[in-house]
Amino acid sequence: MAHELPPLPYDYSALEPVIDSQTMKLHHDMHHGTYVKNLNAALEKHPQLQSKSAEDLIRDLSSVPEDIRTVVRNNGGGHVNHTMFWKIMKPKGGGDPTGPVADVIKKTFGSFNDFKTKFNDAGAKQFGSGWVWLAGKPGGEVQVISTPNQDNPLSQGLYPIFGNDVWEHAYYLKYNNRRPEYLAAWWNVVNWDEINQRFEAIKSGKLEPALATR
Ligand code: MN3
Repeated sequence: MAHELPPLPYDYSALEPVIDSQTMKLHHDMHHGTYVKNLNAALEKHPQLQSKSAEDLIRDLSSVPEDIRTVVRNNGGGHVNHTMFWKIMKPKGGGDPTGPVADVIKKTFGSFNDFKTKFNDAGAKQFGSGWVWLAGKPGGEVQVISTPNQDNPLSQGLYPIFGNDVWEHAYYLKYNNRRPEYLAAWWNVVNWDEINQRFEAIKSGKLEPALATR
């Protein structure tokens, strides 16, 4: 079965004024849509990989044939990253974190504010395109990391609890070159319920279906 672009779980305008509807439409329909299309096209050359999840493909890139490895890394990663991204945001989101993720943030970083500073800083410093993540391990240990391009923590043995997209396509129409302003505003659309579900899944080692693209 081919990989599919998941529908946005809300309207294009639902995250206004933090993320404008034109950005959401282009980002979801065109950017994410293209990652899915390119991933499917690459897998046509190696049909035995078509039944694998996108997560499994990027978790073990060395097992992907060399002629499509870079395409799978970029576009499989793009598919996994954006599938997460739409879900870990919601209209009227934000506020202080709740539940187990609030506890682990406090335990690891001291306070939510200290965590946000560290996360925003890593996002601002990611040179060029990429992502900033709260990544974790089974057992519940967490850390802030950034990755270039569409690389996902899965490719380095970590799990993506949540991440923010710092590609210019995610913010440039509204924030222009002011990436730190976008990073600061983004916390107002974060969906802590979904993030808690992902964190619990990672902590327990039961990663499906919370983290699955299909
Ligand atoms: Mn993007």
